[in-house]
Amino acid sequence: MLRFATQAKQLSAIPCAAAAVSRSLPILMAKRNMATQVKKDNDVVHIDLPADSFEGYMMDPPALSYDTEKSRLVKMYKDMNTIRRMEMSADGLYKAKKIRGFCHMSTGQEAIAVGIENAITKKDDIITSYRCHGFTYMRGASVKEVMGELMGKRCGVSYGKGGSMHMYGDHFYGGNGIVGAQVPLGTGLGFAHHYRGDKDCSFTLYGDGAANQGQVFESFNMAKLWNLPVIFCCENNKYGMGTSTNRSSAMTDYYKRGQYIPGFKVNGMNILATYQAAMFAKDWAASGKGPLVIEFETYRYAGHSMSDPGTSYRTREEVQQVRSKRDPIAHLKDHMIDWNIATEKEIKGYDKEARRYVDSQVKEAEDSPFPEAKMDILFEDVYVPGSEVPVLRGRIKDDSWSFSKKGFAFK
Ligand SMILES: Cc1ncc(C[n+]2csc(CCOP(=O)(O)OP(=O)(O)O)c2C)c(N)n1
Ligand SMILES: [Mg+2]
Repeated sequence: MLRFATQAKQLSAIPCAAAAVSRSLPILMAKRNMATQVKKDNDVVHIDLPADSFEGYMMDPPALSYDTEKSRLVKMYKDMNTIRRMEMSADGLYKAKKIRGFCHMSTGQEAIAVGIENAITKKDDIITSYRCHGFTYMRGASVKEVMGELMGKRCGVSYGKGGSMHMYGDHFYGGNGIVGAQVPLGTGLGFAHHYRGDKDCSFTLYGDGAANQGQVFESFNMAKLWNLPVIFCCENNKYGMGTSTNRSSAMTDYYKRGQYIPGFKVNGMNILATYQAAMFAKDWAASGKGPLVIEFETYRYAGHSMSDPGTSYRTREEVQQVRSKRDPIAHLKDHMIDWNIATEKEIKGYDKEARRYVDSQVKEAEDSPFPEAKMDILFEDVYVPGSEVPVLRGRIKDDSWSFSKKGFAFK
């Protein structure tokens, strides 16, 4: 956690990443006061979302109109672009065998991580599945820390010991490899806010595949019973691992799956809609209305993981169609040009800047060392420093580790 505080300072020279660290609270407060600011402020843009952006279940969905800062849209564009570039670099490094093991890309789904982060504060929690690189960046990690982690480097956000699926940060609880397992954990995070009586909440993300798990429904039950501030967010990217939603789910309206919990569906390919959805959800939780289920309808361009070409259970044409017609980055770009927020040339500049930033961060990560092959490094970060048990029991007595001795306890 200390790492994130220092990182905020180190990153202040890098516009996008510095913003990722320090973005939330002041911006959010500005938004809350916006009703008085809007009319006289040239830096504000009025958004009218298409009528089909939301669909409610047992509730009225968010308003289709709102105002926001033009600078926010520029920042959202830069962040989505940075995440896309980062994932593309990871793809190349994986193929070059510099990244090993599991690796799940979020290309196509960028508007969800960026939309949510812009609507919440750093005191709200996020927990998600293994498809977590974009969330890690948006919660405040640098590209170097994400890429370093993917390559198993000491500079990685989990010190090179977690890899693609296990990245964490301040109020960011991963990166979870077991499908659905993060949902009860996210509910527990909501319980903590409820118990402390604060106004913060937990955004708990899971996939369409995970949505059928028993533990998701157990979590729904507890969250409703105790009126917990948990925003259950189903990222419906149309496929699980080689299986389409129609083959895996008896009912694919994931926003209705909370049964007794209100919900709504949002166009997850439109950042203007995901942002409004997350703002609405944050207010919902803060005003004590309890849990909410949001289905983000989205699409993943890459295969399920790097070992899946992603074309045996869907057609290339389908992927191409979504890429060319519904891409979240291209969509925001078009709006920014239409609304005179940025010119085509300026946007090209942002793209170049993102590429340069990602390339230089990747290079730094590549040039960084692996963790030293030392036992005390292996056992580091099992516990928060200062809260270690005296002896961590091993499989056999000889494996037991003493944190105070920094060595095996019984050898
Ligand atoms: C409990 C469990 N079962 C199976 C797996 C293997 N597995 C990994 S991802 C996945 C598909 C999940 O799909 P979805 O929830 O839609 O998420 P997406 O990958 O589309 O983001 C499966 C079956 C696992 N990791 N954990
Ligand atoms: Mg899925």
